[in-house]
Amino acid sequence: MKEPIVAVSTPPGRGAIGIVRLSGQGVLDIVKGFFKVKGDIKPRYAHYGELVDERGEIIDEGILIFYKGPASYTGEDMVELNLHGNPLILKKALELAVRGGARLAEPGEFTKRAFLNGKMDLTQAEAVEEIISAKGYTALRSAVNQLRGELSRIIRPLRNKLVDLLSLIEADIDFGEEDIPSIEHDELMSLLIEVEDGIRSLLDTYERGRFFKEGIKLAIVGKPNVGKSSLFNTLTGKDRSIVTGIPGTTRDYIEEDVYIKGIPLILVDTAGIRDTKDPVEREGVERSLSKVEEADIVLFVFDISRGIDEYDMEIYERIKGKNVIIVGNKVDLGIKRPLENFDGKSIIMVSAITREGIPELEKAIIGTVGVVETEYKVFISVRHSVLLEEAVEAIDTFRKAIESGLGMEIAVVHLKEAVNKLGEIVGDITTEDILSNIFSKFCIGK
Ligand SMILES: Nc1nc2c(ncn2[C@@H]2O[C@H](COP(=O)(O)OP(=O)(O)OP(=O)(O)O)[C@@H](O)[C@H]2O)c(=O)[nH]1
Ligand SMILES: [Mg+2]
Repeated sequence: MKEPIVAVSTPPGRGAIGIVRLSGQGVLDIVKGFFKVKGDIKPRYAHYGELVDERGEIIDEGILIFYKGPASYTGEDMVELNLHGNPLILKKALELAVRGGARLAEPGEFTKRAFLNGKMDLTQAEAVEEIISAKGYTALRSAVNQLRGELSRIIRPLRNKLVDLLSLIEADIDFGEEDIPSIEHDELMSLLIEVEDGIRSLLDTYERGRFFKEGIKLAIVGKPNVGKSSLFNTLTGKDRSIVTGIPGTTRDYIEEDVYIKGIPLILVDTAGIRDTKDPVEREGVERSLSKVEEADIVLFVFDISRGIDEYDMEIYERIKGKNVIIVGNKVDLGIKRPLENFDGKSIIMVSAITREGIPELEKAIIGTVGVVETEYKVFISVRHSVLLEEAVEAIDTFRKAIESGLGMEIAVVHLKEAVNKLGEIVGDITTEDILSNIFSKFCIGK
């Protein structure tokens, strides 16, 4: 067991309860030095006790739970103290634990130990942080599935296929001269393609997962005075953006998080786009255009009560390469025809004031994001995506090397590389660098 560590696991500030957590060699003895419990301490039982400072003064009352390793989160002996959530109390408990021989834990160190002690693999350890930071239920579900080993269950069989292949090939290289090759060329190729396909469909979950994890960027764009800020306020349910009848009201963009049917979105209100001599407004227009670039979806807004003019069309032409939803606002004031045929896309008619058409607009937004139907129940992270890309590339290079008649002895290094990349995802292969990169992003006390 490793040196004892200690951390406050609950968020900073005041709360009903604050939890101090310890893990490692001799943590129960350390805690007994400052938390007084009557009778023997039994693992996994809640024991009432008193937090006593170095002068013997009672600072708080609370509950102690002892987890005997390896049947604990980290796999080591652990103690959790449930105290009152006052920062003064928690700081005192930390001090007393350190005085007793524990060291302050680094971010994610409890989970890192759980990984190093074989309680979970690396994808599961990463899932712990994803569970804590998930912004919506879809991302949360994916993280929980990952914690339960879903990602490893997909990656391990792919890796095992390559490992089996590798040992066949290495046996061939060592003893093969006089023997018939133990694997046929066609068989080899189809197996490689099968693994590549498996990796590719997993890679497909990345983009969609990014949507759910980070939030989809939705920029509201259009001419001045068409009601972009009004629509922004209606969709966010907040009176955040300034609305006036004067064209050119919004000068800088404003962002706000909003959930539509449980999906996290980042809504961006932008300055109305037009030619202007005002330097401040011109800067705003520039920013609007750069927000269009960043956006996953663009809500193109025009004033349907006034119809469409050449300026609307100029803006539309600039953005139509993006994922665009066309919104005719101010429908409460009537509709001025003829309406332009926006490349056959339908116009969603809304009123930011009366809320008419807003449910339809929300439906269209969700429809554009796509229904969450993937073959897999997990979304991979950027780290997984990079490693999977590298694995596919290595398999590809291996395949081409063989087909070009390069000797197996030389080609096989690429196959080994693919095996290693997949191993890095689940944590069969790690370095201190990889681990500190992952765990440094964790909360302290997790
Ligand atoms: N009747 C009606 N008026 C609206 C609607 N939406 C906005 N307006 C009015 O239109 C005017 C302009 O609204 P804003 O939301 O400030 O327009 P904007 O597109 O953000 O304008 P800029 O920031 O100047 O680009 C205001 O007087 C709003 O009250 C609507 O759906 N119906
Ligand atoms: Mg505005």
